[in-house]
Amino acid sequence: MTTLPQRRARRPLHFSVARIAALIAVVLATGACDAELDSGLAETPQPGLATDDAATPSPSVSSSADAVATMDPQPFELRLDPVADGLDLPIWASSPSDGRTWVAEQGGRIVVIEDDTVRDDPVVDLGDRVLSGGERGLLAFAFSPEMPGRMLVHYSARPDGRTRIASLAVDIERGVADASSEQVLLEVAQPAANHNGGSILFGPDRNLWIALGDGGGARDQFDQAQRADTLLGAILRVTVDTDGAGYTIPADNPDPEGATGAPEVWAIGMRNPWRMAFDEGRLHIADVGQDQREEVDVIDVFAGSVGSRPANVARPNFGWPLREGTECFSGDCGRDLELIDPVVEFSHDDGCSIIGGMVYRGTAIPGLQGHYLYSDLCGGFLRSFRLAEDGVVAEEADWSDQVGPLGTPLSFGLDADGEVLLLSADGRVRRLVAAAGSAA
Ligand SMILES: [Ca+2]
Repeated sequence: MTTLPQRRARRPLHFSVARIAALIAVVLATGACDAELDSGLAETPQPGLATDDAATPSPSVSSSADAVATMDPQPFELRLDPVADGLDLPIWASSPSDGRTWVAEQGGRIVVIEDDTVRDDPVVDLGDRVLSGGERGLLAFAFSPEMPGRMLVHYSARPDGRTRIASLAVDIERGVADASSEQVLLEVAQPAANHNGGSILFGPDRNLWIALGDGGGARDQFDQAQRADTLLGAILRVTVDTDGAGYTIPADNPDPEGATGAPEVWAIGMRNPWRMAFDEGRLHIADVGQDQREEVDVIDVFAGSVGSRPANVARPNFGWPLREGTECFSGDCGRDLELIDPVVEFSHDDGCSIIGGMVYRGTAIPGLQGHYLYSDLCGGFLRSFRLAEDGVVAEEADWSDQVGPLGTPLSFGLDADGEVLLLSADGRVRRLVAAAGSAA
């Protein structure tokens, strides 16, 4: 994938001191802020690294004045409508196509929202086996049409917080899963509490894609992200057995025989890919940065299309810790490697941990078609960009003035109609809609 033009986030966020204090309080309470956790590990800035990103913009990043000039006028207005509240750290939402929205809470419950009301009985409660707190917990769930009687879950397991990918028997119609039916597909030891990644997704290739962080601490201290022989700091791709009991390696994985690394590893160079999303064959990965940059990486996963992995590179490499965003971070910055730089990045002037969303493909807001939505745990903004066919950023927008501050967003999700949901640490689930009377 060629390096695409980078643009700085264009609209500075206006925080009051009180708001920052409130945000920090929430972040500390949830322990979810990557920056907080990293700084708690006796982190010291690396000599030679700029500490004030704004004062030393990367040459590859366009000036903010330029970026403002590229911003399109917004012909319609967005709003966030309440769907549900009172949830306990809602962290993922999607629908098994039953007309209802299922929402995971970090502590281990999955609940059903029907007609914008949370049903009393949860789908399942995995609290007896989920180790929750900080960046650990029940992180995501996924469904596959080929596996109608099972659902997959991704969580931090008791007692040591190891990553576990497991399947559960599920009755989608009744909205009930059986915790006792669990079959473990994959376990990965986690050397620290943070950077567990999070996403599990079934791709358009019907394989399961798993995002795992670099094992945590800070600065890839466990030396995981540039290695292909471990499952950390990587995007994995496997074919789940239709009975949900195990998996096999797709024959077109980069190294299906495991000659040069783990056969599950499809890409390396990830730091903490908390959320990823497919838009047809285009995989979007929001990778949480260290002290300076937050980024969205995009790659077409099918050979021959824009941004597909270079033919001479075994596995796509997204750069961490050689680079943080497009900036040099360690070593020789990957000078001789074919690294894939982000399509969009922003500095810690605007946030601390990117919350990746998805490309809007709903029907209620036609003007938003094709826009990838994202936010930030501390920044609380709502931004989007749209890529042209050739993978270049064609449009960017900041919707924060319209929707208001998001609070502390934990994740985006999708409802049964494919409309975008926003899940926040205050327990609310809200739906993105076009404001009445606007020409969406
Ligand atoms: Ca990167």
